[in-house]
Amino acid sequence: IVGGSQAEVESQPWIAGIFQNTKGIEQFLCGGSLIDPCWVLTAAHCFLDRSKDKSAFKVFLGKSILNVTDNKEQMFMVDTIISHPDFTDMTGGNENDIALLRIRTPSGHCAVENNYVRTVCLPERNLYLPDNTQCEISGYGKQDFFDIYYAQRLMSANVNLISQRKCTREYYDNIRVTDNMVCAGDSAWQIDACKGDSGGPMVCEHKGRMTLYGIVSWGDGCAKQNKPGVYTRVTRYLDWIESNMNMVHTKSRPLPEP
Ligand code: 4AZ
Repeated sequence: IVGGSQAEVESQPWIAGIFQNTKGIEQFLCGGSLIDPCWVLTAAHCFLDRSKDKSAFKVFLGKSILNVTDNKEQMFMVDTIISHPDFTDMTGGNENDIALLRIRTPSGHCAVENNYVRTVCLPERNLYLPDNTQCEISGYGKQDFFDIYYAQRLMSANVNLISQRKCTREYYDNIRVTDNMVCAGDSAWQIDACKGDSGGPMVCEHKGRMTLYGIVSWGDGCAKQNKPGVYTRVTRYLDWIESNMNMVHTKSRPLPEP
């Protein structure tokens, strides 16, 4: 997060930190959001490396410090990765940048909710928040585009939703921002998501609930003038999310005896 401040994990209890094992080294990969005790919603572009199987990934919930494990954390293996089948990578415009991870502890359990770990609400089907609505982004990503290291602590910041029209016509050359995306930034171009925040949440308050409105997806640099952050528009994927969560449940549940 560029231009953010240190956040207590209690204020973002749905935040997930996804790590991958590369040649024996655990490396931070992406953020995510807990939408059900067994499911994390994240970005498909985090899982482009086809050489990695699901056993290479670990998911942490309740994490305050990136490289320090404490007793508030819960750690999980990934037993299913479902990337959107129509995800097009950066060369195809990053359309449908969404993925679901089913998580399990080594002993086979899902997340246990407490003050540090909690699910976030999904938006209502037709929720279309007005331009300039203030929303919140959070993550362990870089604090400047040119930084070498990720933030060592969980950071958060406020951004405002940007009109779809303005984002596509004025900021991103008419083609790249589709109806499946939503843009957000701040008026001084000082606040933005950055590398490592991908997959993480943009939450907006709606009817008194923190609602997952966007998934950190892409942008031209970080906190660059006239280049807002672009987020996967979660309302467009509610059917996909629901059907894929159900599919895995029914598949893994034994059929009742006739
Ligand atoms: C990235 O490289 C990335 N400013 C994530 C978010 C943004 C830019 C780049 C948005 O993962």
